[in-house]
Amino acid sequence: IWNKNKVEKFTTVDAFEKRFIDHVETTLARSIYNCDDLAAYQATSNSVRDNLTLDLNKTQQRQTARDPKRCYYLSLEFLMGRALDNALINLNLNDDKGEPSSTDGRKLVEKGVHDLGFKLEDVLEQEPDAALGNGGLGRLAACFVDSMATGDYPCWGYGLRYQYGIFAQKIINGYQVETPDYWLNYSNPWEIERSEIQVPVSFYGYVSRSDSDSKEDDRTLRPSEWIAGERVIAVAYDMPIPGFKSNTVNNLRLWGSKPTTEFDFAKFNRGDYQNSLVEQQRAESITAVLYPNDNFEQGKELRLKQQYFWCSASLHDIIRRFKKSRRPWCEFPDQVAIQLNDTHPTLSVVELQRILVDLEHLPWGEAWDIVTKTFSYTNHTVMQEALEKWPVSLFGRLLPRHLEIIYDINWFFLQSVEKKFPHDMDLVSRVSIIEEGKDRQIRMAYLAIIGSHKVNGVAELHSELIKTTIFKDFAKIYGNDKFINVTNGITPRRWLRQANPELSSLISETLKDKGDEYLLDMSRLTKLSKYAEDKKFLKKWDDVKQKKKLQLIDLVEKLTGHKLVSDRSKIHDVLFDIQVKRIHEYKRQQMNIFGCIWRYLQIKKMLGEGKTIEEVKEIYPAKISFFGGKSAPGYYMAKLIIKLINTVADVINNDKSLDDIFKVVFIPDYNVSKAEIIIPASDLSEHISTAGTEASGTSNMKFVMNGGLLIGTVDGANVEITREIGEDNIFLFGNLSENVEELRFNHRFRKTSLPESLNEVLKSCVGDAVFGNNDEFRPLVDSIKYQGDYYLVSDDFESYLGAQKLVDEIYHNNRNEWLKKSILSVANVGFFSSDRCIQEYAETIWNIEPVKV
Ligand code: 26Q
Repeated sequence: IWNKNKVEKFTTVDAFEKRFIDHVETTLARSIYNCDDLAAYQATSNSVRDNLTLDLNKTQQRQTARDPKRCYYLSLEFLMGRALDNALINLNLNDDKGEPSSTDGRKLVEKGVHDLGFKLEDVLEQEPDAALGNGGLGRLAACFVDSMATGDYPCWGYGLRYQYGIFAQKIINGYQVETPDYWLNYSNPWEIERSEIQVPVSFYGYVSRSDSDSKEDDRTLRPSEWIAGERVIAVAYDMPIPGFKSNTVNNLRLWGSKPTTEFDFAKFNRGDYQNSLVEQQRAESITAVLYPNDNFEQGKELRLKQQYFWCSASLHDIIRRFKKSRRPWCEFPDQVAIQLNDTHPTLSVVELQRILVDLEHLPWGEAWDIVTKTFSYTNHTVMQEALEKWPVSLFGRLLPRHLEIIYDINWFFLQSVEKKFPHDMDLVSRVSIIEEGKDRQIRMAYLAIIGSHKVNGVAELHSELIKTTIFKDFAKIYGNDKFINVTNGITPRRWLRQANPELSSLISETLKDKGDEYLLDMSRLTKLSKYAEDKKFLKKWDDVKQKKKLQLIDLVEKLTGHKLVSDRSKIHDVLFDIQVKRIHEYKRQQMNIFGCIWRYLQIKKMLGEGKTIEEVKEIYPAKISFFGGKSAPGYYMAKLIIKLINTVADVINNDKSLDDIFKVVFIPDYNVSKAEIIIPASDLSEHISTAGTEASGTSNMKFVMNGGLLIGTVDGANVEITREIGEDNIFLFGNLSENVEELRFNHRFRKTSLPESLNEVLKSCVGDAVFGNNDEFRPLVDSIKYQGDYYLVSDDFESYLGAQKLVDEIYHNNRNEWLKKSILSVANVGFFSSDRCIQEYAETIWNIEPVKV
């Protein structure tokens, strides 16, 4: 009976339409006459999800049967964006036996939705972003799960199901205002609630040891019992992750918190029914919100609670799966690889050691051997303020047994260091997991390094820097094999095919690649090089860009209500210069806006001297500078930068004398779905961090993949991008990371003076000057003039202006040259596919192999 009545995937338009109507009438309990775009989105999503679910089940069955080594990617952030369009692109219409079907799943659904009276475009627009991340690190995790499924790797993601994603940004009066992102408002068709998968997680309490006469440093040889003070339940919510042109559908498991059904009877008996329930309800707050800091750590207890809740539930789940195959514990690292996305999941190292020693009664040394073979750690920053530390006092109260275990890990580690370097007691104290001082702190990065067999940076320069600066001592202790580089990547499915269908079709048409195989094998793109001087092709390439620029104009006009361009037919002459990313002093949006101010002041000067607009345009051709990005809510300087951008935009955009040759725009609420519109529209994008501060950057790769040129510093992945696409095709400027220390030193001792250009700009931002705004921006000016200019804006400013001048010249005087650079960039962007990146992780760190379904 089961076999005869098997649920089938839809593989035809008819079958899709049937499924759709089914969902409208049953799942949504609505009549087909009362079906709006939102209901159509939900019905479409449920129908597509049914297909994914069937493949998910098949994938998991297959993996259970084969029982290969699996990788678990632990990340507190998965910045997924929208799911439907991506699912359509990856839709796999194979029947049970068939070879990859030639039917385009997206076209099929588009037709079905159209037959039913809807426009796919409008339906897609209904979906809220799954914005469970801050920026680069979270979006990287999302690209990774896509590539894991595409490469048929047996991998799961583990994260938290925040009820509120990153806040939505409103711009009011030029200031950022945060509003809550309650993304689950209209139920989420992409999650499968596994109400039967419930894992209890404990907090607080104390440690009990049976034999009280054991010697102090001997205690770890015996298990201890943790008597917890609070218990909550982790419930699993699964998101199916489809691969492209693959039958694999992997799983992203997000944990939600809820109260236990245990009840505090003591309180109840005291007649405190209300309060005992209220306390129970607090359990739900653990996964209520994502912390909105990016590259800045904040030692909040609830954040630590989130981390332990997630680590504990995930490990429990991983171990339950391991135990099914009844292997001995020593085989655990042959079956399980766990990747730590930054230090946020480092508690899982301690938790696994605790489980093995306290609950499974393994000897300490055997347990630790298993632990270190299982874990590996990715570092995403060298900036001190972003390195995670927890006060020992706070930590010990929440997780008393874990604190003991950390002390013991540290003790054994320091012993081994002392043995290896007997005459270097300084080294021993420098590498201690515990930072001494009046407030003793646990250094999570050190713990992550000690608990892992591999540590990787995310771009070559960054991987070198961690070995020679923040983790220098560890590189010495562990030698050369432990610290490696895996340069980041992005998924070409979302960032080329989905964001830029126009460019994608031009590419597949040009490469005669009907099946879009280049999206899997990006080395095929190199064939585009031979068209780099083909006039007909240049025209087509340029037409795509102009179309994407108009789409961005539509978006901005919709969002801000202001008309941005009066003559759309002239868009070809307007250079789109874009910087979209989290607002941070180290990313130097302030330098970009100072550059805009400089441009404005120069234009005004020329006009003042009686030059005509046409004459001005010879030097400063038409351009729009776009900014976008969120500031952490408590980051004063970043918020001030947003206000400055909006103030400058206000003045410039309302200055009639400029005759539209220059505009500045702040796009509110930058997120993944907006990025998909913004990135394809860029002629030029800015990646201008102080050298040595941006670990990799990944939007740089997205812009290049869409034919945008970069202006940037020699930082992060810009270095490898330059190597891949050629130095003629990128506008590099500024000081190198090896000089940063000296430059900062010089500032401290007032040995540098500001360049005249910057001085002029800064003058216009204070007092009652044109951008002065009652001296509001004084702190931004002072940080450069009097507070050491930590981010070296003054040292790079002239060089930046020089690079911008070159940009203007080439874009306006030699458009074919520009287009050639654009084409050659795309032709050589293949290295930055996250498919390559995941293959490197799989081969060099995880030691796992694909399992075809
Ligand atoms: C830590 C403690 C408490 C609260 C928040 C945090 C926290 C949250 C997010 C710390 C850091 C982050 C995010 C970091 C991040 O996005 N880093 C970026 O990672 C990208 C992917 O590797 C790189 O491309 C970027 O260069 C890097 O800045």
